[in-house]
Amino acid sequence: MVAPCPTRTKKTKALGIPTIDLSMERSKLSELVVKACEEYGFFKVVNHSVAKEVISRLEEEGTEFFSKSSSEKRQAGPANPFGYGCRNIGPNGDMGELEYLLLHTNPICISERSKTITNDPTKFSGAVNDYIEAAKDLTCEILDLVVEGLWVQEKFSISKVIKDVHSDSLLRINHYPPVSLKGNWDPSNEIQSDNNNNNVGFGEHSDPQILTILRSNNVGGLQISTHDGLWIPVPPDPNQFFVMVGDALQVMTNGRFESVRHRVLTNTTKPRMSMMYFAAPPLNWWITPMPKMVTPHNPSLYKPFTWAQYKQAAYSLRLGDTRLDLFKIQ
Ligand code: GA4
Repeated sequence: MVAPCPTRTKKTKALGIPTIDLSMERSKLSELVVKACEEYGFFKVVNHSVAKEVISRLEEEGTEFFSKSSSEKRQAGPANPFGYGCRNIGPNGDMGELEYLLLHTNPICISERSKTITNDPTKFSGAVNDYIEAAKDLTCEILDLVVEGLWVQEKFSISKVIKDVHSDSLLRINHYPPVSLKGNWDPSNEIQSDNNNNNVGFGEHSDPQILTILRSNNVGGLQISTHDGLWIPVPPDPNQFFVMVGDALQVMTNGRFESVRHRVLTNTTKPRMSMMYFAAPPLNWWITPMPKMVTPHNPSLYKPFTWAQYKQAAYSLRLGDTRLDLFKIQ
């Protein structure tokens, strides 16, 4: 069923998720990246340079971790904010049909947390760090294309904040168990379902960060909301990555891009596993529209705020809230 998404103001021209071939000629490429960010806030990238082995090593670590007993997994948690989470999402009562590992990308944090996750922390942290580096490079490549395509020439500064040693970027590995197992999983809790008997794996929301790089196994469930408020399913593609515009990039482009609202509905007998790299600036970094995105005809839509202030607001609200409204200039 197609459900309206009431927060949208723009129009999406055509249905169909944009696919961007990163081996294409650069000026055309930057144009297509900007178009996809404007029309969907979401696209798939192919011909990226992330090695298959980097992806499969992290996938293996995830599979091994989630196959452990609940008590073993809980040794890595609870996920407030980092560690192992099961069904609870964030601090304000949101729930989903999933379990997950949420990690800060700082190598010291990874190394410490790995000791609580596995008996071979060196192998685990090696796989995680290599994946993070690859996802970070891909993010910077895309952000460079964004600034080229927007003609704002601030390439250096956006990539710099992601590469900053104090960047607040995160890595999340989500595991959605198969439907058949859910009954045994936690019988005391009610499972949320939509009208088509799909279970809400992860409820509707936008990501607060600048950009999200998502990769999943071959099991579907991810849906994105178009600007017209239609939910469209995203066919899984384990060898490629999906890119999502986050709230911070919406502000940096002064609303020219909108963060994509998305959700995961599950109804299969196979487990879905996804890995998300959330690219964020350091906590003390000011989130403001890039100077060239503000003109007398197009004044700033947002009050300036730091990433720490925005995170605090996000964690004080529910998952599906449109938290940017708090920072809008009326
Ligand atoms: C959504 C994007 C990322 O998964 C996340 C999530 C975070 C969490 O799970 O702890 C939040 C959610 C996310 C947005 C609002 C707050 C914070 C749960 C929640 C209710 C790790 C993030 O950065 O923001």
